[in-house]
Amino acid sequence: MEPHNKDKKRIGILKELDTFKERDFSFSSGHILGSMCTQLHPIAKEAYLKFLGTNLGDPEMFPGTKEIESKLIKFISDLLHAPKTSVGQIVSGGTEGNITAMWIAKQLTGKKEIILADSAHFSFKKIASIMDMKLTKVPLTSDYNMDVSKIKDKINNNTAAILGIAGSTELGTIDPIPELSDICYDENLFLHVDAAFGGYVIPFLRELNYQVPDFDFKLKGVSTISLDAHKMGYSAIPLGALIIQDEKWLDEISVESPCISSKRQAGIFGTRSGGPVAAAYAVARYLGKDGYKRLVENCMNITKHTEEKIIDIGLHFITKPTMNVLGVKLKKLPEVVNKLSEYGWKVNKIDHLSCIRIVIMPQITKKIIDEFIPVLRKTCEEVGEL
Ligand code: 0PR
Repeated sequence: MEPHNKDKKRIGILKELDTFKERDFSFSSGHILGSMCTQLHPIAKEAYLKFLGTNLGDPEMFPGTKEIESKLIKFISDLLHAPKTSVGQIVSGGTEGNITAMWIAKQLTGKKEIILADSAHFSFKKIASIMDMKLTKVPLTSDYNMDVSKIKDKINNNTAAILGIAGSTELGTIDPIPELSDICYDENLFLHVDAAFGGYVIPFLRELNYQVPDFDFKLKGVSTISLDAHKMGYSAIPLGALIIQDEKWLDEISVESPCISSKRQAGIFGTRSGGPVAAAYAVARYLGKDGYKRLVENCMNITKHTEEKIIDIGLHFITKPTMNVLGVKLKKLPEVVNKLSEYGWKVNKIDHLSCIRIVIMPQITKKIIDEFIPVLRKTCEEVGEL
């Protein structure tokens, strides 16, 4: 039978979309090695589609979806040992998590300076611009962590918050959060921990006996923690969470909302889909803490394998990997990155460290690494890196 006109139109549009999609790299190919996002857990996609048309901006209209959100927040809060007084806010990712945390800090303190290290994510530049805040830099140690000994000199009457990073964007390093917590507790300062990447990794590294510092609400000086399910939470974009030590602080970022069914709305976004929330919850239910632990264990084993193979090639690392992020030093950085791309492999180029970033996300297998290593070796030989 001839397809109906409407079907023809639909098929035509979908074909057109496919031509765009074909130009993209795909996580399923295993060739995206530099991204902190991931191929979705299969249940994430099913859950996402089921809740695609729901709106958590008007929660009383979608009480079921709202309950999923509460359950996801509970899972994440437990993971981070959040106190009973805490509250969680679902956000679109690490950028919104950081903006929201600094919004709270600014409102609570009436101050405008953020003390942070150079390893902070570039979203803080947006924060400085949007909220007219000042970024006060603390130098890094040779391990690329914040040099805590230099912080006290930077604290002053205008300090709104200190930032600690639990899994830095470029190298996956972890700042000495326990020391930061002590300083913030003693000086009554707001401490935000950016665990966008590390939030779903560090709790399990600790259980797997890796030597990593405490970073969560077990430390009494921690005020807020942000983490992303669309990174190591193995779920769909866009999904992050900000866990806030004291639920009263939510008032600082809430406004009256006369046109929706709830009286007040907190946070930056209004209308937002329940799809990513349902996806992240479904993955959390499916894997549970044990499943995430196995996932992290696997990523770390493959990271170790990758590290050994890269050393065999004769290349070096910026720092010894703390988690599943590797920074490989290169003299011929653009040449290597371009050639790898020609060969169909995508790594991230980090100019100021003269390195490439490789992130061993859940879809990266040992077999993929064993395919990549000869290509990396060949590339390095061809461009004269070795
Ligand atoms: N905080 C940290 C520590 C991050 O690493 C990132 C993103 C953010 C905040 C911001 O998160 P959103 O981008 O979710 O708002 N880190 C990665 C980066 O900038 C994001 C990324 C993901 C980059 C996939 C490339 C890519 O292919 O490198």
